[in-house]
Amino acid sequence: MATPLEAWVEEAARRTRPKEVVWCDGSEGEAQRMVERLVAEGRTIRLNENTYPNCILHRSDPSDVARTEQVTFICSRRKEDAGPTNNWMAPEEAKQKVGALFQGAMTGRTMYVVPYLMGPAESAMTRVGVEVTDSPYVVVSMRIMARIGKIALERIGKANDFVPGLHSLGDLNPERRFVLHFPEEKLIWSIGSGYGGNALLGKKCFALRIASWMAREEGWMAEHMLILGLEDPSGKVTYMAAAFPSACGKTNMAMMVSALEDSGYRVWTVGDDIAWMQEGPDGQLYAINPEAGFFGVAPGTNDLTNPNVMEAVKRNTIFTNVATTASREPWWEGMTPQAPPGLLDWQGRVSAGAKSPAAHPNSRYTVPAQQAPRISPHWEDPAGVPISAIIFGGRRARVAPLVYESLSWQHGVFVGAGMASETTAAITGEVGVRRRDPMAMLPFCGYHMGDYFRHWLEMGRRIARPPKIFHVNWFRKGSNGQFLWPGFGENVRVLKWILERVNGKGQAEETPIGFVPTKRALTLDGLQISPENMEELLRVDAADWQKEAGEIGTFFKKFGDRLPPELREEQAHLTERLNLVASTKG
Ligand code: GTP
Ligand code: SPV
Ligand code: MN
Repeated sequence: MATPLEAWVEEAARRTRPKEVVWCDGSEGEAQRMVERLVAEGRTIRLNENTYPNCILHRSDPSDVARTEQVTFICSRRKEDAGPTNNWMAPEEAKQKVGALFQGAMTGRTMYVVPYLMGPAESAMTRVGVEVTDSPYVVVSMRIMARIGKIALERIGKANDFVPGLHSLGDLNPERRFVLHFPEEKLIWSIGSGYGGNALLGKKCFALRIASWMAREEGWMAEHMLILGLEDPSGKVTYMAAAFPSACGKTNMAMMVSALEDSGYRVWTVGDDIAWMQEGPDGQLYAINPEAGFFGVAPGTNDLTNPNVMEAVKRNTIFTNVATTASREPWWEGMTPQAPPGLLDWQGRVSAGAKSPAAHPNSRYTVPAQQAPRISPHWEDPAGVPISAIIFGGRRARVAPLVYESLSWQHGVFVGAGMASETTAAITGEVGVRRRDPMAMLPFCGYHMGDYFRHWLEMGRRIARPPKIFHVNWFRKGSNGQFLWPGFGENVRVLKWILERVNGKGQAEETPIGFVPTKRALTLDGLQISPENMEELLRVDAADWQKEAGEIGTFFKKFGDRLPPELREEQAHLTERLNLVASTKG
């Protein structure tokens, strides 16, 4: 008798007709054989063995360099369950239309079966997935990003409890590219892309879209959040989770080298992209990082902005779409002030110099989490870590101050629901366009966003000791178009204030949008920043916020009667508070 897993793999093979089926065990030997195949295929090279041992560079198809939201679908039975922020396709239609593309898609190729864990081996919160794929790049990437092979097979046992994911490169034609989620069946189908979140199905497809659906059913949370521990001078570590949209600073914050190390404030890395959270026995919210590696944005990373990342990626790392130097070392914009001579660009061509970036703006490194120099000793703790603060944030050239604290959980949910950010190269499409991205989950919430807000409110009522909720913005610009805040390691100054607020200290002024640090509340010793810039960073402009509140109200209309009334109320309260300020000033 075939097990449910064997039966599903057979069905996938019947559909895609590979020349062979290989079950992956996750071993080092297997990984090396995969790399040999990749090198033979011609899009992958080994990097300098002396300076970057066991590192490779993969050049993806030039049409396949970022997540593609326009071809990502939630295939729930009822359209209204996908909600207004998701693309929807009826399950039968999806199976027919995209099933036809999968027909014989692996002809002449090998089908790899990759069983994987999302979460530490010993955690009760951990879930199992199985991805079948015809891409050896996906296999070697999954081996870093998740715990694959035997360890996952053992957990599946004979039970039918795994999330199946069928992936094929297909013909890589963007016209025939689809990323489909069947949330009722807990099934993923992805074809036509080999890139990141489109192809590593444990990440966005399972750990966010499918998991968010499960989490609502089961009373937990699956969020697009980093997890870090902030150690204070007494040695106590306080954990925080932060949701920023794609390419808005999660990995950098999670791996930050604190500018306040000398005074005893250190940052410990737990996770850089996804948090699964549930209430613990003590009434606090506990988070695990379901992943085992980091898929980080390369450009902008250097020895000054993030020495931890630079150190981590010196070995056992997969680079994707970066440039290479004459000595076969990776390079990207921002790594060094000047591009080195003899550079090859991300497509392997002689670099065009300043005319176009040598590394793709969404070029990335894939690195095992345990290579992070400041990986937390608790990063694989089966119980997770207790979260004291949730931080929302995004790229806002204007309006949003450096940091503010919400007035309550309910108000914090409103702050998250009304979040906006300027788009980045992580998504195919225009860069720098402001869009509303609630809780940084716009592309990742697997169900109706109105119901998602309701779930957040519900969690706040349920959790006995809920975290405080904050909002940050590292990206406010001055009239000269430059960032006002130095960012990166200096962001710890903001985390320190957040920690103080969590502990009932920290000076703050109540404004219509929430608590903003007073002028003296932030520790700025050793930082060169003008008082005018600090003033602008913390400024809450009533007129700007009136406009913002109006836009949030318009955005909320999308959700119709599925918008929880509490959020409508919060929006009205914000407007009232702003009016009050205007009338007392006027
Ligand atoms: P995803 O992996 O797409 O989810 O991105 P992420 O949120 O982890 O973003 P990441 O930390 O990789 O940063 C993305 C880009 O923003 C990189 O180019 C960074 O150099 C830049 N960046 C990160 N933090 C800061 C900051 O504090 N200030 C400024 N100015 N740039 C930052
Ligand atoms: C994101 O876009 O939020 C990422 C990169 O983390 S990807 O895995 O490609 O989705
Ligand atoms: Mn991400």
